[in-house]
Amino acid sequence: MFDIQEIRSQFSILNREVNGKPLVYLDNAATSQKPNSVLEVWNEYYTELNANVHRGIHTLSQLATEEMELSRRKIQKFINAKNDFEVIFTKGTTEGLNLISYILTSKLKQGDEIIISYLEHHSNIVPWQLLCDRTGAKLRVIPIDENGILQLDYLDQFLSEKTKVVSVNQVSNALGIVNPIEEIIAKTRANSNAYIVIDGAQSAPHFSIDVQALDCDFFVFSGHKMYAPMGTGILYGKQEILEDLPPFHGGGEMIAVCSFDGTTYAGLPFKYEAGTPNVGGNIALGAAVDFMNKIGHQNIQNHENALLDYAQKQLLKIDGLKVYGENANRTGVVSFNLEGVGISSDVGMILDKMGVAVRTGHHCTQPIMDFFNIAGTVRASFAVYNTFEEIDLLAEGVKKAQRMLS
Ligand code: 7TS
Repeated sequence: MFDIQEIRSQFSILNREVNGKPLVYLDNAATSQKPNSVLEVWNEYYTELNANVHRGIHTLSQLATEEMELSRRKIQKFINAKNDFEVIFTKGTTEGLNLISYILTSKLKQGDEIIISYLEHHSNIVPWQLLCDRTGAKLRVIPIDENGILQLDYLDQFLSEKTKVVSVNQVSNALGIVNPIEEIIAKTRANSNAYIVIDGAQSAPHFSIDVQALDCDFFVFSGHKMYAPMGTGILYGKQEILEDLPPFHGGGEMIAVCSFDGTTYAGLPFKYEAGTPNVGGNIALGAAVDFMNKIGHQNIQNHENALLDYAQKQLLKIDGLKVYGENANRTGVVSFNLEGVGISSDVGMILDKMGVAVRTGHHCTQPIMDFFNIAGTVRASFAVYNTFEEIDLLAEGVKKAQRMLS
């Protein structure tokens, strides 16, 4: 049974008012709210368990280590990784993508190519540009059509023995478009020896993920977009690839032996987890996975898709409203502008006065905005706790903004 009121009751913040109106939180693609169960686990860690991990003989250190490793195994199951040591704790998707692009440096040379897409977040663009600067490799970008859909015939043209990396997101944060990553992975495997990187920042909160079925080499996501605290994230990498590549950060806990004559590295996952991790956050990420599992992936997806359909229908009733990616396969995001209203942030400010939180602007995806020749959009993004009544309030607010601004 999917009981939306029961789910909402687990999020204390949803009871608060903003500007004298009940909060309508529709900025979930930026970060989701956190259920009480996750906050309690986080709080419990600091009140009952706080100690550094993997380095203490004392009881608290051992208990904290056990809890964090239990969380790692929950996440392993969540993405169906073959081994728990293929699951690396990071502080988010940005760190994961920077880590991967850094450790691949020695594998690329002048003339090699990296393929990304027009739909990428800046954090799946800039790290690859930096890698190109370091190695002389070249970036190739899969274009989109006017619906925001990737033009995969370009991928066919781009793929060759020069392709060393293909890195794309599963879901676009700016438009909510679900990309055909299965097809992208199959084409890449068939036509190159490239490393395949999937940015799952906007898919892990909404879909069931199976990294073995996908057969990607890396899969990265952020905990804070899927009901866990900020400063948490996951890098999944295939065992043989992570074993072959060099470390990212050097420091404590990532060595086997350290001496001035030379240092050898610890095995996985510790080789990639130098320094004190975000222990409380990492344990709370396991609680966020429990929260999602309890509701069930199919229930989450069905509810969010119903919200998306309803939102698109209600918003498109408004004269002069354009939804970007209207005809594409999407999840959980409506990105739009009002004709004659130049600045999306004006709409966002009026919505905020009505308690409705959305994001406006370029959403860290300037190439998409350039493609549509706009400065930004208004973006409403949904989570499992959102309701149809909240979408009515959004539509009402947009109509009010249109009256005020035109
Ligand atoms: N990749 C995608 C697809 C994203 O949506 C984001 C964040 C990132 C990478 C970076 O994640 P971080 O957790 O390291 O910041 N996207 C957004 C957004 O849409 N609004 O705020 C952050």
